[in-house]
Amino acid sequence: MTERAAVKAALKTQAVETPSWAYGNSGTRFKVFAQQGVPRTPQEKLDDAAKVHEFTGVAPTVALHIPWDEVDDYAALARHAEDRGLRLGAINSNTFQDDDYRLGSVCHPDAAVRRKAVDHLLECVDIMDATGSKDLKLWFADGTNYPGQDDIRARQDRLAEALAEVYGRLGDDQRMLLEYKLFEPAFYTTDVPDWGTAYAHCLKLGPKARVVVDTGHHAPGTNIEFIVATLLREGKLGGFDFNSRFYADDDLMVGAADPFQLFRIMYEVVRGGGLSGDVAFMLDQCHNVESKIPAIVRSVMNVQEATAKALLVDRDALAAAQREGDVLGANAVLMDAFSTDVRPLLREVREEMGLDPDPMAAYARSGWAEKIVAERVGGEQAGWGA
Ligand code: LRH
Ligand code: MN
Ligand code: MN
Repeated sequence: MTERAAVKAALKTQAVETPSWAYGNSGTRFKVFAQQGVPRTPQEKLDDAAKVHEFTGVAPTVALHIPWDEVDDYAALARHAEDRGLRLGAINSNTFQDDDYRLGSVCHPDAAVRRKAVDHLLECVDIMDATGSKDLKLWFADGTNYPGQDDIRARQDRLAEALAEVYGRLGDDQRMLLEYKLFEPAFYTTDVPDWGTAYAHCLKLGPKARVVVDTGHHAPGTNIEFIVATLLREGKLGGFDFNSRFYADDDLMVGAADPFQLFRIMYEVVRGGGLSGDVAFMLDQCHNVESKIPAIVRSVMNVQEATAKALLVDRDALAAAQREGDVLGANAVLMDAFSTDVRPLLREVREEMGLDPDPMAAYARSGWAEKIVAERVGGEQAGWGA
C-alpha cells in the first residue's frame, strides 16, 4: 500500500460518536434559544444522527445521556438505531440534576444520597446490557464551594467505594470511562478534577476502567497532548469528549477554537497507536446559536481533517531530526503536516466510500432540515436537561 492509500484506509475506518444531547435544544444559563425542528424524543435524535452518519460515513454510534434519553424499552431504542444503520454508544450517567445532589452524589456526606447515586449508575449498566453499549461514561459534578465544607479525603474514599461497586457490576466486555473536569459546578474542590485523580482511581479499579479526556475540561494553557500521550502509554486512555473552548467548558464545535491543538492531540493518538485501538472518539458539544445537524457534520469533518494531518506526519523524517537534535527541522516536519490542505484527500476518501465529497452541501440539499421543521410540530422539544 502506498503511504497515501494507508492514510486513506485509516480515515475510512475512523469512527466518531455523536452525542444525543447535541441534537436537542441547549443554551447557557442565561437563555436557551429554541430551534425549529429539534427532536422531541430520543428516537428523533437518532433519526438526526442517522443523517450525520449518512453524509459523513464515519459517525455510526450515538451516545445516550440518562435520564435525558429515558425510554421504557432500551432494546427497542437500539433496534430503532440499527434500522437506521446506527448503534448506541456510551451510556452517560447523570448525577447532577436532582435536588438530592446539592452537596454531591457519590461523594455526598449522607450515605442515603450516595446509595441513590450508585443505584443510578447500576441502572445505567442495566441499560448497557439492553442496548449492547460497551462504555459507561461517568462524570461527577461533585465537589465543594468553600474550604472546610467537607473532608477532601473522605470524599475520595466515598468515590472509590462507589466506583468499586459499579466496576464489580460491569460485564466482561464492558468498560467504565471516568471523566475529569477542573471546576464547575463546584468552585473550590472538585472530586475528580484532573487526569491524575481519574487515573489513580482507574488504576486501582482494574483494566476495565479508563480515563476520558474532555478537551474543554482543563485549565487554560494545559498541554492536553501530553496527557493523551501519557494515558496512551499507560494503556489507560478510554476516549475523548471532543469540543473546543475559548474560555472554560464552552462546548463549541471541536476544532473551531484551536485546530492546531486538535492536530497535536491527534498526532499523539496516531503516534501512540490509539487510532486502531479501543479509544472512543466522542463529541460532547452544544449548539446554542447555530444549526445543530450541520454543526455536528462540521465537527466530524474537523476531527477527520486533524486526523488526516496527523497521519501525514513523516514520522521517519521526524525521528531522524529528533535523533540529530535538529530542533527546527523536527518542528518543520510537524508543521508541514499541519499546513497541508487535506480537504482534497478527504473528498477522495468520501468518493471512494460512495459518499458526496461535500457532506455540508449534501445535507443542505437533502431537504431533511425542511422536513423536520414541517413535521416536528407539537410535543415538547428535547433539550439539554430535558
Ligand atoms: C460535563 C460534561 C459531561 C456531561 C456532559 C453533558 O461538563 O462534559 O461529559 O455528561 O458535559
Ligand atoms: Mn464531557
Ligand atoms: Mn463538559
